[in-house]
Amino acid sequence: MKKITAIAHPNIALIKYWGKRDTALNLPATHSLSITLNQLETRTSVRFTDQLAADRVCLNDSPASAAFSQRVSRCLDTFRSLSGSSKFATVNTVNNFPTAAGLASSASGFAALLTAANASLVRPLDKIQLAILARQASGSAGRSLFDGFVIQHRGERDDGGDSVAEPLYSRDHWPLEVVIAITSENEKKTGSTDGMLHTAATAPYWQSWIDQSATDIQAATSAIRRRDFAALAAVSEASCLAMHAVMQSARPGLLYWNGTTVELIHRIRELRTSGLSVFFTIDAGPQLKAVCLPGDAEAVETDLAAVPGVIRTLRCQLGAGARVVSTVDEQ
Ligand code: 2P0
Repeated sequence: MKKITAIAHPNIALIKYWGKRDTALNLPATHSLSITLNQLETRTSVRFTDQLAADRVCLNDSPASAAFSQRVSRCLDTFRSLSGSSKFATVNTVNNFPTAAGLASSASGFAALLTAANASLVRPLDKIQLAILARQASGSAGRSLFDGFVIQHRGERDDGGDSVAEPLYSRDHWPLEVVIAITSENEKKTGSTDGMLHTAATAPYWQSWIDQSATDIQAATSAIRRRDFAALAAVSEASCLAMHAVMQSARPGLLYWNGTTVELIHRIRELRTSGLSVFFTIDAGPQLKAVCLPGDAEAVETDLAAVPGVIRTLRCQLGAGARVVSTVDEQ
């Protein structure tokens, strides 16, 4: 029996994914574009064994919830069918950052799980096949398979075969840094999947959000290619605020921010006016991520850490894609 351990990092979308064009296959309604981070990580080990009657899943050293365990088992079912084996697995997954609090723990979690499970196959899947499985597990997870700047294609095909993540540029192309201001460590009340379905079903601005996203992805790709920070800042903040606006226009509206999140938005804009190269992005949670040019990250971190309501800050560079870090033979 082999215990295979993989590490994956969260990614942060600059152009946001919010909505599905097919719920059963988990096909995104929008393209998205992300940066993979270092520092924050999910470490997941998978060990298939004939001594279990069901998968045994632990999250952060405690038995996982039934809902999370089911999502993990669905991923493992694919590998059982590929390998023609019916063995269940012990899965241990640990995050070194808050889980389900808007820090993309499902992206790094499923990228690590799939990378470890894939390494158990005699003939492992290639990255495109793995990216399809990752997207099925969680729409943002395929992006964490790769390093640097990554696009998750919406795709056009009904079967989702072209709805895959693709690396655009490695982290060496433009070594941006990210300061994360943590304003709450609580799990969010509405998960992303439920939030997306509710928004699509009730928000009057839904179609505008989808249409604008297609334009934004092109502007962001061009800005990254040219390393044009001001252009990337403008389109990234616009995509973030448009996503939150469409959520807030749902009925009832979804509000993932707290008061500190709003104060931080104002502060980032003041810092930019004062000459620092920084912009914000916010996901389905109250944390603010400040993307900076490397020379300005320290000043941004010191400033944000002093904003009332900020519990702590984290500083990340761009990071590597998901990878296996150990394979141990166990009895
Ligand atoms: C993103 N989010 O692009 C956006 C911004 C949250 C806000 O991707 O339903 O947890 O499992 O496909 O992967 C969160 O999406 O959702 C997400 P599912 P997932 O990063």
